[in-house]
Amino acid sequence: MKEQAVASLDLLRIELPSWGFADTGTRFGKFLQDGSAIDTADKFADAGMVNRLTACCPTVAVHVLWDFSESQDAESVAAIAAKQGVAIGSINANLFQDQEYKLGSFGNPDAAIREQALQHSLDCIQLGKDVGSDLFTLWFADGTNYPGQDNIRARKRRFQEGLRACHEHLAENQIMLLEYKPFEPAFYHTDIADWGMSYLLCKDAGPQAKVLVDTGHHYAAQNIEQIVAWLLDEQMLGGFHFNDRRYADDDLTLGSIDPYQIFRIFNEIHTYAEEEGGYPDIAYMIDQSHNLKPKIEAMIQTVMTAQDLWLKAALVDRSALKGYQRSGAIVDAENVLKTAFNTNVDDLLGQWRSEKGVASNPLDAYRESGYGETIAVERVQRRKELGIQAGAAYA
Ligand code: RM4
Ligand code: MN
Ligand code: MN
Repeated sequence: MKEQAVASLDLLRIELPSWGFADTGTRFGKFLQDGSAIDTADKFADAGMVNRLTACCPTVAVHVLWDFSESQDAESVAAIAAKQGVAIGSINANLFQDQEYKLGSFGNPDAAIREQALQHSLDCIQLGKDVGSDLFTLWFADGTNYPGQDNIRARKRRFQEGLRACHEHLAENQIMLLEYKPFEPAFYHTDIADWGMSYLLCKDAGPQAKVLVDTGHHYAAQNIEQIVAWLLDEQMLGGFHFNDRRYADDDLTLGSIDPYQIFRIFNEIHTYAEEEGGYPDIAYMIDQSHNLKPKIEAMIQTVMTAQDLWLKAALVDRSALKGYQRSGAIVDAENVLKTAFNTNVDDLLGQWRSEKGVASNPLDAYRESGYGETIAVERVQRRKELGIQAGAAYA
């Protein structure tokens, strides 16, 4: 059982977000870091470093408007990534930043703006084809702020139309991932507010559309593992955006607030694998941006936490659990989970890491490498040369 659990770590390939290495912040302000990435090449360099230290982060998610400029062709961006030993992973559309999207993108009452949003999405799909990425990710800020602002049902139909059009343009190997979020930036109604809405829209769009579960996009009391179990059973779980939250969409480090929740989610995946005879095809992606923590360290911490909780969940004694479930031995059943959760898996993780040729503690290895200090000096200097004066104000 232990060997099998350790081997399952091979399947946990974690995609790093390009935006997690740049200076980002809250809507009130940014706190700048000397070593933060200035451009896309820096983001790939930092992601490449994390991958070299952890041996499980071979791809980087990109955000189209932030990582690609019109003058730069897609292939050259992919080449920069390849130089760092990583590949471009999910292509994230940006349908929330431009002034036109004040009243929404796919849900906008104006057909011309819906067309613009669709065109951007089709460009992202094409970009995916050009760089060999098979994941196209959609998150919509769409919604309304006041009752009566727009027709909710009409907006749903506009979404159906736009998503169907996207689906038609997917290559055979491309998967379209549809995120949901209960609120923010829309404060009265959000067009895709929960997993059920995402599920319905995916079903309507076509077989290559799947639900993306961002762990931070739920109300506080939501049972996320139940959503995961249902989506798995319906073959509709496309991927995760890993992060943690205390209040809303906080983008905190995975497992920093409630590691048991992540363990229970992973437990559903391992249970599925055992019962169905194989692991589902799921994209595991980090969606965090750290305003206060050093970015690369936070990313390594996240990856280590994910592996720790994944392995613990793999160690759940499922045959004992099944027996207890059958006989209604609730205390014993619960304790099977708790025992696994409380197991120290450091040695097993070390064993897996040494097989992959990386240090048993990637965070220590990072600190010893001096990488953080080197990039801080180099990037401060480069910012000066480029005349970049970072603005940190909210207004
Ligand atoms: C959202 C969501 C998306 C991300 C945007 C910028 O809250 O999590 O995945 O692309 O933020
Ligand atoms: Mn997300
Ligand atoms: Mn989010």
